[in-house]
Amino acid sequence: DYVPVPEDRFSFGLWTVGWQGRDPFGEATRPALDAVEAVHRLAELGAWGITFHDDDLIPFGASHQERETQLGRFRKALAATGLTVPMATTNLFAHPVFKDGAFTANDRDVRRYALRKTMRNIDLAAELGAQTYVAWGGREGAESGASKDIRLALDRMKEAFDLLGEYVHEQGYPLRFAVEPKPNEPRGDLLLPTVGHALAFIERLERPELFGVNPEVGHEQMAGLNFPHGAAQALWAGKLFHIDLNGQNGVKYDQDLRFGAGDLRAAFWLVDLLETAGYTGPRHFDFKPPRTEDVDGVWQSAAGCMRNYLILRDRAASFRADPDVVQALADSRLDQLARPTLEPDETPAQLLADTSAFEQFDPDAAAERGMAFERLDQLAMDHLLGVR
Ligand code: GLT
Ligand code: MN
Ligand code: MN
Ligand code: MN
Repeated sequence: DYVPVPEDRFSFGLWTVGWQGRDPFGEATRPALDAVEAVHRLAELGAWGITFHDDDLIPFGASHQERETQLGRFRKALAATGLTVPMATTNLFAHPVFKDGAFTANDRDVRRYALRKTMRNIDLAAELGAQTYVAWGGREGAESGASKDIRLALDRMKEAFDLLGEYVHEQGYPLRFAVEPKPNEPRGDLLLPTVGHALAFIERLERPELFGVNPEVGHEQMAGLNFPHGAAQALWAGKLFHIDLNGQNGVKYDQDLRFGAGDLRAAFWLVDLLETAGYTGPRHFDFKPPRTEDVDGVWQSAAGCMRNYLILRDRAASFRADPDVVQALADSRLDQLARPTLEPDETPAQLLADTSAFEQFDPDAAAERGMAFERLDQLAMDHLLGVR
């Protein structure tokens, strides 16, 4: 039971299982992981896809020959295992040249270099059959007030995304962009800090249809927000192009725990949402196996992400199928929420003429009705905890 298969569409970043455990306070605790080994191990575990930053796959500054050799080995491993590349992204944060950001760096030559680095990897992403190109801001942000004019920085960010949108359109690549919000870390404050900021920004672009979001569980929770609500709004807007699943314990540094760790109830409602709302995109894990783990622990942690998703999928399905839950949902009047507030084509004048809506409406009587939410939520808890 709870054994992942490719149909589950589980994918992992090469940088996740490949994280060596280097953090701001300590050196690596694990050896480097070869991309070919990662492909084989993930396929054995039942994953469907692998994703990467340009520099995860081909070391920064590699020669043309080194690049071709590495790509050849990677393609061979993909062909041998059937693993796909659903998404790729650009590392615009590790090299010191990006210390003040990439698309919004104050230095114009750095911005032009960042665009070229991104276009180069977009070509590779398209060639490997990716459908999504993730854009996490990385170091787009600031530590102090006057150092960054935020309105100008957003002009530059828009310029970059408009150029990249134009590029994939011109090339005829079947790629869409997914902007990944994060409130802070590595900069003191980052641009496009939450799903809401990103959704609003996207509507200002020249080709908004090419842009959606890639929300990460922990990033919204770092801002104290309700992740399933953010994901639901992205779905509602038709903008949930991709998702980064992981775990986080509240408002803290970016913990990147395995999926299911951290806020378990949020994880349950998230899986319930994805599985019932028709989300067909990848279930992508962006986690970091804690640096306490050896190589075995890394694969335990990766397997745990998928296992927890499958357990929660099972628990959410049992919740939805329970006749007591169906009754409790009706008692809480979810069916009424689904009904439009106005009659078809009802006008303001008609609403004003409806005396039952106001003159005869008894607010005190309506206020006496209980919503029965506690019973409904306890049923969810029982299913989540496996006692129902
Ligand atoms: C980095 C970041 C993640 C992003 C990755 C994509 S890189 O690990 O912390 O949240 O999704 O750039
Ligand atoms: Mn994170
Ligand atoms: Mn992420
Ligand atoms: Mn991360």
